[in-house]
Amino acid sequence: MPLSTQQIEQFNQDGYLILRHMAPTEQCERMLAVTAEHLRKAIAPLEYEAEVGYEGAPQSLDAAGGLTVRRLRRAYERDDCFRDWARDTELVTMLTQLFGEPVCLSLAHHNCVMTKHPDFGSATGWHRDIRYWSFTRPDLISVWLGLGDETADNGGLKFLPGSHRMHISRDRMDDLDFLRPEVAENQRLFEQAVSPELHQGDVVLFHSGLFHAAGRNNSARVKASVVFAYHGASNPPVAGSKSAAGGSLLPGERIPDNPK
Ligand SMILES: O=C(O)CCC(=O)C(=O)O
Repeated sequence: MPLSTQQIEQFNQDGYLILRHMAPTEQCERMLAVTAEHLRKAIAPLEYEAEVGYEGAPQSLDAAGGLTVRRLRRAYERDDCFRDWARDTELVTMLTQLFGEPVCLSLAHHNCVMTKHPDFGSATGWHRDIRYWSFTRPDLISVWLGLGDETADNGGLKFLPGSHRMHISRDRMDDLDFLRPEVAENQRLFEQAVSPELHQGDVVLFHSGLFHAAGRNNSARVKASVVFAYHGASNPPVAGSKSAAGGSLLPGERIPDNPK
């Protein structure tokens, strides 16, 4: 089913849209099984909590919990189950509606399974995904698929609705472009935060300019979410940037076997 006019308006207004039961159980279970196997075998490329260095993360790879994985990078290259999801016809149709043009999948950004572990999984401050991305226009869409339940208690996402349309002055952000929690104006904004619960197969589409954050995982189970980023065909990455180096694909396209 394509998006309704109301859903498109909601996305444009709030900067995010939740699509319930979009990925069937079997598909999610397959992605969970591959995720568990790749975690168990520590299949590279991985990002460790210790490398991110956020509050609550282990101090180093040698510290207790130092090998806690935050992301299985390059999900698209890992297994057909992730490729099939990234190119899902219904998903691509919806993204095409939101962009109003053909869509491309960025291999440079997200393209991962986010894993948030109990104990050593760290919280993420309020940020916009676009902060480190370089595209002609700052209009990308992140697609977040919950492979299990996501709540405020296990580190689920929180959003500031409409914040993709707000101008936020530099002095309200720290050196890493997180909203500074001690700034009164930011505190008033945080009062508007929403933390939608997700269940297995639910998807959130969110604009790359939308402020979002996530807490720690206080549950006993690892939370896993598959995340890809898309841009419109008329909005290529800036030449020479990391965004360009990582490459993009039309969702119908496959990575060549022997890329030059
Ligand atoms: O799961 C989290 O802590 C949030 C991750 C996130 O928002 C990001 O990596 O952009």
